[in-house]
Amino acid sequence: MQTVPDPRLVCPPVRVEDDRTGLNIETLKRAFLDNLFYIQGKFPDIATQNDYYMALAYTVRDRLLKRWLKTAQTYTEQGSRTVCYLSAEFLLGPHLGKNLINLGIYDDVQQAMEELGLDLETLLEQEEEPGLGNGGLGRLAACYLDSMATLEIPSIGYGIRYEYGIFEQDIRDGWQIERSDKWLRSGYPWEVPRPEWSVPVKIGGHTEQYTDERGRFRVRWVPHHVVMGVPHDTPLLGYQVNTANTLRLWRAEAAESFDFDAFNSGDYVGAVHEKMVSENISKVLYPNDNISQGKELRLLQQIFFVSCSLQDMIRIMEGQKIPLEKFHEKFVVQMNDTHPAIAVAELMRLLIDDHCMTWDQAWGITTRTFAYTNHTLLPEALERWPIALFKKLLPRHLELIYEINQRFLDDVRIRYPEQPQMLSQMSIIDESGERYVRMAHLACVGSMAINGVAALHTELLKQGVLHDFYEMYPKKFNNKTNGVTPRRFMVLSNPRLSRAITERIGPNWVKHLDELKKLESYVDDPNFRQEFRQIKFDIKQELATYIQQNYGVAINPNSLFDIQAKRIHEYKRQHLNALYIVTLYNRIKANPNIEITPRTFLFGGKAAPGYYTAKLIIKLINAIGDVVNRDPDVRDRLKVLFLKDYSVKFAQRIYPAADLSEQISTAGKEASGTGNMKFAMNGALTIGTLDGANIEIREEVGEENFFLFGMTADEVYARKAQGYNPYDYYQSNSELKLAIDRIASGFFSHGDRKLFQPLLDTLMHRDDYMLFADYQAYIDCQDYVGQVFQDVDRWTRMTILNVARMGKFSSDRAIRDYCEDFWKISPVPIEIEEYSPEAI
Ligand code: B1H
Repeated sequence: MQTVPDPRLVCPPVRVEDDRTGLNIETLKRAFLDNLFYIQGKFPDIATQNDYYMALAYTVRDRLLKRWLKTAQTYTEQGSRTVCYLSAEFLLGPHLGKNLINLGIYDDVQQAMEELGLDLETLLEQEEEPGLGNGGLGRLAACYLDSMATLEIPSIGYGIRYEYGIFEQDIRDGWQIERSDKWLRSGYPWEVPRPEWSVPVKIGGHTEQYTDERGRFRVRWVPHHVVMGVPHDTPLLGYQVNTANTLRLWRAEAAESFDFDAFNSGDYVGAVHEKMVSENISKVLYPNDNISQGKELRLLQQIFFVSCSLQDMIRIMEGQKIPLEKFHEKFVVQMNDTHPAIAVAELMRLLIDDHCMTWDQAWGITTRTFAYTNHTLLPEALERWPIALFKKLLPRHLELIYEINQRFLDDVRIRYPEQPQMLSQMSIIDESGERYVRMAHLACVGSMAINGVAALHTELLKQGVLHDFYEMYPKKFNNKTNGVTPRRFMVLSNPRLSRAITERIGPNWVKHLDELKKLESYVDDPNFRQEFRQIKFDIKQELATYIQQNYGVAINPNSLFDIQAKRIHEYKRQHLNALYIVTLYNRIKANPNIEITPRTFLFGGKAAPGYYTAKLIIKLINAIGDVVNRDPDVRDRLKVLFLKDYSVKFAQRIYPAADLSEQISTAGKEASGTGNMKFAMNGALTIGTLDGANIEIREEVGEENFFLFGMTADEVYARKAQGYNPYDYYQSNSELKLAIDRIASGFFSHGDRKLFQPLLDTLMHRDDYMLFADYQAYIDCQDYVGQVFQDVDRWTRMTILNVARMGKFSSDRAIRDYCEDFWKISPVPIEIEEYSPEAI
């Protein structure tokens, strides 16, 4: 008989476990070199910076996997109640730095790399971020996943694995140029494909009625074709916990069986063409923020990821042997705006057609499962789909929506017997002209909870777009003011400030942001104040160096860094900011010796490729910069720069360098804003309107620590109702007139008087976003900001108090609120036994 040899003799102390999970510097170095050799297939002499980045990324990923699998195993064993966050966008930003922070090994890895002659900062720069979102909505989803993991809340993020994310922005001759975002080109080490869990999604075709073997009336959907969804999973580790939740993104693949016919009949190219069409579904992110384009491919993307995700949830329940009747007990499904709202009909379809439930049973489950977050009041962003398109792509869903609507309208009729207009107003089908499916109405009817993203926004929803639904279902409505993760936007992006804070109040603030309050007792501490100022100055100087190197423009780190970084949109009013710059410039030209606070105006943000006015605003900012930055009269007191290709990665450099944060949307238009929070956490003061979360930020930091200007939302509506005439403002305000005339004269456009005319015409004759009505208030407020900035002590005090009072705006607070209010989910801690070599 053969005896089994002692493994320690066969494998001398290789300690595989240790190399894959160990966190000390020696192990990290060894693991790194091992990955460089075995995964990248390189030895140090020929390795590129990207090879080093990849080797380090795999080293970190190994350390995530143990936690990830243990998390999945724990959830499976316990059958934990789980949040499914459905979002068409996840704007994650780079993973490596965040994972180092959350694992608690940032400093050790920095040292390990140093000992190998490498610079961690350079390696972090290598990472190409997955830009799978447009702006605030997608970034919010990413912050929420971070908080859910950190709070040990079982959750799955579900979305689309776009092959091309948000376009790369270049600036040529002052204009935005788009280039496709090939974020996968050098490999993406953070995901694990799971082809074994692929699911089919039906598209098009028709439905048939039949009676099943038990005599029940049933509907069968005979699709035109089927697309496969292949899940790609990314582990998302929480901060200093073992919880690593899953982000599951679906990639579209042609169903193999489908092209056989064409292939067999010799039409090989035709067969491949169909494959291409199927795979188009996850090809590219629609680059619009706050606009719905109503394109067929977009509706396909929505049903694709929603159907895949719901089928996946059913698979998970089957795996855990939980009966489907308990779907709403096992899962709460949060819909990030209406982009996933087709889920209401899709879950009904799955439960009724595929799992034989009755209507009432299925509807009971559906309306206990979903919750809907609204992110915008802008009418152009509210999604509606033409009935004809719906019928062509989703014939079964349309039938179900008709049925949902009929039953819903019966309730409306009973509730408002004397008000027949309520039926057309509230109907899921818009029949006022061409017929449409109103996705927000579907979401409201199918959800147990409906929330806005800031207090004002939720109030405006209740009074405006969703008023009828509020009257009918007041208890469904609630507010959940947005939040952002302090791990990425403080600890990772501003390590020096974070260290200075931790030295004073200990490390707990990172998980309990309210503890920043303790900084208030340091507001008069000369040491802290000095350090706080020095940190800001050093970071500004670094940004100045970067700008000098990349844009060839010298900026003064002592000047006031006045930054507006966000998507370019008329309602966000980057052009109001531009009008102030022109006003300052005009004052200098009229009186070259005028005293002004030196300022550096920085802009960043992308315009939707089809949004002409937004692109013209970018051109205007660049045109102003070209003149102002070179004019000797200005004597370096003003600099204006448009920083290209704003991304999460770049945002992390920008927030810490700001003195002033521009949050100047027309009141009532910005649902919340989240950049406003990130700037303030990094010690910038806000100049802002009473819009979105600005209102709550001001409440928290104190009105004396916030630069407020402009009309309120109510004043905006009242002024519009009176009949607003922007031209009157132009004629009666001499500085405004001068600024507009200067632009119109071709002064900033080499004499071309036509270039900016479309923008100026809109302002003078329509001015939907009321720049002219707010102009004087903005100018006065900006002038006041300039004065306060001169008073260094006062400014420092204000900035420290801003940081100290930002506790409310942690995404941890927001997630706790969701959990307690209607998710009804509590933490599930993940236990990991510590590795000890003797145990093997
Ligand atoms: C927000 C969007 C949005 N609101 C449609 N709505 C899109 C709408 O591709 N589309 O069709 C894409 C995005 N994005 C933003 O959400 C709000 O404007 C911000 O104020 C808010 O802070 C953010 C997160 O709630």
